[in-house]
Amino acid sequence: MFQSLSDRLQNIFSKLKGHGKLSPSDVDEAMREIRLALLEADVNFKVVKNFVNKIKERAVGAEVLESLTPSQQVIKIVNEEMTALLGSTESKLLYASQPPTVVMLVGLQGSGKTTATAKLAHLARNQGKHPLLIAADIYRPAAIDQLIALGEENNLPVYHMDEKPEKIVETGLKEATKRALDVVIVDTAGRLHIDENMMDELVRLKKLARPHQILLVVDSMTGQDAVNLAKSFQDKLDFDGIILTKLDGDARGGAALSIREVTGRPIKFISLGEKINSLEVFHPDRMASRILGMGDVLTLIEKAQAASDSQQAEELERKIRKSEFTFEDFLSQMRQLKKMGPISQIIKMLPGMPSASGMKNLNVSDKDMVRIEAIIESMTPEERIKPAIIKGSRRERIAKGSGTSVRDVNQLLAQFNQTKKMMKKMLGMSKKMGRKGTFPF
Ligand SMILES: Nc1nc2c(ncn2[C@@H]2O[C@H](COP(=O)(O)OP(=O)(O)OP(=O)(O)O)[C@@H](O)[C@H]2O)c(=O)[nH]1
Ligand SMILES: [Mg+2]
Repeated sequence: MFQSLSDRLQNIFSKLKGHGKLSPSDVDEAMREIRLALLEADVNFKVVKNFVNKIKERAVGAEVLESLTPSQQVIKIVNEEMTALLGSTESKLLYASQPPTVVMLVGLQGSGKTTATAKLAHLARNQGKHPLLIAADIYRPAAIDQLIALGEENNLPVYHMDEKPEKIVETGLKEATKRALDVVIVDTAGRLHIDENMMDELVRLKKLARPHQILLVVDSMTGQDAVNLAKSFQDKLDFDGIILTKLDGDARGGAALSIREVTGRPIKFISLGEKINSLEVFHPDRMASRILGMGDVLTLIEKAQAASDSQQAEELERKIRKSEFTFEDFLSQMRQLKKMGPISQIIKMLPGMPSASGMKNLNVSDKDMVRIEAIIESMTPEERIKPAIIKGSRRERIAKGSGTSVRDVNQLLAQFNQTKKMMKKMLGMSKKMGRKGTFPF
C-alpha cells in the first residue's frame, strides 16, 4: 500500500536520523522533500501546503522532548500530523437506535459499491446484526445478478424485484421490517461520470429511504480526482463517510490523504481485496504508521487475536522467550497464520517490512506454505522438537518423503532459525507497547 510514498518518506527520515542535531536548513530540506513526495503521490496541493506548514511550525517551535533525538521529534510530528490528516480517530458505522439501520452506498461505476455492499453486510453480521441487501441498480446488465450471487455465496439475504429503484427500495425496507432484519444496505447504480440523472435518482432514493448513513465508495486508484468527485457528491447529495477501495493495488495515496481534509467527511472503511472479509474499519493512526514505515503492529495483533486463543498465545510466548520453540509450534502457528488471511498481506504489516533487507527471504507465499507443511509432516517427532539433529541423510529422507528437494529442506531449516530470532525480537517490541498474551506467532 502506497509503497513508493512510503519508501520516499522513509528515505527522508533515515537521512534525518544521520544528523545528531538538526539545523533549520536540515528541517527545511526535509520539508521540501516531504512536499515533493506527497505531490508525487498525487495528494491535493492545498492539502500538501497545509500539511507541510503545520509540520514546519511545530518542528521549529518550542516542542522539545528530552527523551527524543531531534530527528525522532520530526518523525513524531509527521506521524501525528498525518494521523490528523487522515481523520485522527476511527469512525465506525453507527447503528440506529430504531432498527433497521439504513445504509446507502453511492459512487462511480466500478468503484466497488456492489462488492462493498456484501462486505459491509458481512462485517455487520460479524457484529451480531442481521443484514438485508437491496439491489437497486437496475441499469447495468447483470448488476442485480452480481449482488444475488454475492448473497448466495455468503449466505446473505438479497432483496430484488423487476421494478424501478424507488419501488425496490420502498418494498425492500418493508421486507426488512417484516423479517426483523436490522441493517439494510442499499446498492445503487454507478455512472462513468457524475451525471444529473444519476444524482436526481440518488436524491429521490435518499428522500424515500431516509438512510442513516450515505457512504461514498471511492476507488483509491483514482488519486486526487477522487477529491473532485467527492465534492460533487457532497454538493448534490451529501454523504456521511467514505469507503476507500482497492488499497491492495498500487494506489499512490493521493485519494486517501486528500479526501478527508477536502470534504471534512471521515474515511470509515477501507477495502483491501475482492474477498468478502477484505473490508476493515479504517484506523487513521494505523494507516499513518503504515505509510511512515512503522508497520501496523496493532492490526496484526488484532487479527491474531481473532484467529488464535490467548492461552495458546501465552504458552507460545513463553516458549519463544525460552527458545523452546519447535517445528511442532511452527506448524501450528503457520496454520493459525493461514486463518488470518493471505500470508503476503500479513508479512507486509510487520514493522520495517518489506523493505528490511534481512527479511527478504521470509517472503512466503501461500504456495510455499503447502510445501513447508509437507516438509514438516515428513519429520519424525524427535526431529520436530530438536531440529538441530536434522543432518545430511535425514535431510534427504525428509525431502523424499515430502516430494521436495534437499535444497527446499535446507532452506526451511534456515528459515526456521531466522523466524525464531525474529519472533524473539518482535516479542520485545510488542511488550514495549504494553501488550500481553496476544503475540501472533
Ligand atoms: N483488488 C480489489 N478489487 C476490488 C476491491 N473492491 C472491489 N473490487 C473489484 O472491482 C470490481 C468492481 O467492483 P463492483 O463492486 O462491481 O463495483 P460497482 O461500484 O458496484 O460497479 P458498478 O455497479 O458497475 O457501478 C470488481 O471486480 C470487484 O471485485 C478491492 O478493494 N480490491
Ligand atoms: Mg455495482
